Amino acid sequence: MYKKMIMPGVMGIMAGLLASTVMFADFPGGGGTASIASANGDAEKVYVPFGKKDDYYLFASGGHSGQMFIYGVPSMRRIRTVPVFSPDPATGYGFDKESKAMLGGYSWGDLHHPAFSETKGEYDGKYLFATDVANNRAAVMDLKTFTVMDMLQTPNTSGPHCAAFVTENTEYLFLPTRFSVPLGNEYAPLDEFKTKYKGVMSAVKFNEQSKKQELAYQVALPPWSFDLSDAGKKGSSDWAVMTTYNTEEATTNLEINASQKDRDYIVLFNWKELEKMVADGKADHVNGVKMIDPAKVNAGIYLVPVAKSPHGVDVTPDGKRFIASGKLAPAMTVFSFEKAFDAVKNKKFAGQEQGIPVLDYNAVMEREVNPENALGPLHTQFDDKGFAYTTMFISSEVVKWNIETGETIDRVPVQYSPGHSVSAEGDSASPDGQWLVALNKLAKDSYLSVGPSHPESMQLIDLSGDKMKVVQSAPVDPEPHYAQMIKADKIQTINVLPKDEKRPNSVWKQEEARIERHGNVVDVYGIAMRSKFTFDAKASRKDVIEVKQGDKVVIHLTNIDLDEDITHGFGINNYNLNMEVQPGETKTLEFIADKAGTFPIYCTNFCSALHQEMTGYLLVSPN
Ligand code: K7E
Ligand code: CUA
Repeated sequence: MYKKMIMPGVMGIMAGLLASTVMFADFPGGGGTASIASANGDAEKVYVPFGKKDDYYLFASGGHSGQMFIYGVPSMRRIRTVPVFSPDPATGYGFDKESKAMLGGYSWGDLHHPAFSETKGEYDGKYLFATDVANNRAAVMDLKTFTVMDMLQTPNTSGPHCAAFVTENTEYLFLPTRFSVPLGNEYAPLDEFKTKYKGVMSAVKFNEQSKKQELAYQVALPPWSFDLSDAGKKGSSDWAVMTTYNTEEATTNLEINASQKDRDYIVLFNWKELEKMVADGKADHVNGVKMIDPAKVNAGIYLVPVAKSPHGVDVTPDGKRFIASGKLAPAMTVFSFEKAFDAVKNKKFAGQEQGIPVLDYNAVMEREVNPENALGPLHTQFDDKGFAYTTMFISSEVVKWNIETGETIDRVPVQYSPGHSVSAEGDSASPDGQWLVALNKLAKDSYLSVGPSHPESMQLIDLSGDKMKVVQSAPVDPEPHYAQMIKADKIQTINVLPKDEKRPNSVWKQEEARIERHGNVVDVYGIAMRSKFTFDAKASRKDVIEVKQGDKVVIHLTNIDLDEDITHGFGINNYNLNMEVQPGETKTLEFIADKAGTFPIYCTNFCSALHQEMTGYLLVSPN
């Protein structure tokens, strides 16, 4: 009954998306929401009693919220929101000097694909990378503190949707882009699309010493849209693959014009060769970046034809195959790296496109997998037993199939229209099996209504038995494009930031708190502790900052409470400023006191029984 009621709505959307009518089939193992509700034995599986912790961390991308959402699996309890590309008043991210500079003036971002740092193809639990489709940035989150420590903006590019993915030992983070633009993002009429526009891929290195990302080089690919990518593993670890659509090079009405050809491509490239080419001085210099042009040099880049408008491409855990999913095709296509390497070696080319050799489809393709009535395959994940799990956007299900034979093993409906799914350690060389989370684009009537727009949904699927079983569902804010799931014990957070007396601008002894004036600049070296602020140890009112209108005020605040979870906030009434200072942390707030008046200061983070008393004043005397 339930299922029937909502189907017309879902179908309407599908029909709109595809401009064609799609039929819902009744799938084996169906039963929809009813099967979740009636699953009493399943409640035990996902129940994590108070005092016990989840087995896995799930990092779900927050899409155009620019944030990352952290959940525990199997409970699916949301633990934290970590701001990445957008300011966050709760933590003061984007308010304090350092994070404000890091955000570069942007107040939003579009986070699609997070990726863990890897060592020998395994998640090492150290860092999480993410890219911003909106403003061409790449960020690194430190998993010791769950805070972003570096941000890099890439020139010559637009919309690194096709990222982040890291190579086997985090040698590189590659950022191919969804939109082609003229180099330097300069003005060029769309009539010059074929000649002036490029789909640039950036190769970014992360320096663990300096904790900074560095743009190593770029590759000027044809003006196509690059969609998704994955790095090789083991025998294919020097290689990476990415899907591309709009090889028609349409500049308008892409819905129709970018789906003209029956075939698009998977770009197969050898990053070791690219690296060598750059080292050998074969790159041009464009706007201060080393740029490889595959039309000019034989760059170790090849094109593999694939069914039109592909979306995901995923490398199997053993590194032997890559699987493409076509949003307009009903099939997953399994390609063999070994066959591709053979084709490259023996020059089995079917032609070339803009100087890049095209490999013969049949020489590289191993099998087309076409489960009956399954429609809209988007992304594939893996378990520890040689099975693949592909999300079907249009037929709203997850299909489990055998990688070696292509045989369909099981299918389970999800509510509704899954984009990605993520399995436990699913992108590593040794996935865990056990859990898969489907990231559904439409929750429809799954939760209490909150108006016309609904949350997205994540459904936890138990992979341990012969049959997949949906055992839990959790709402998630827009928009879970992708997620990463890691064993909880791989992540070692710190409880307090180290007391470092040499840290610039930090003050650890109350008697050293001081206010210094240098011309129009007022530097405050203050302390936050339970339950007071000390800005000026020598003043009669130690919790007051007095400045003149127009002064530049620089407040350095150190939280000297070296106790787990004792965080202080620092908000200034009517000055639109707030920041969080974690235990042992020093943060700087910088602003022009352009408004004269009396402005209460208060701790915004509940910290003790006398938290309410943790206040002070900012007095700005008029000119
Ligand atoms: Cu939503 Cu990976 Cu941006 Cu597919 S992406 S669905
Ligand atoms: Cu410090 Cu509340």
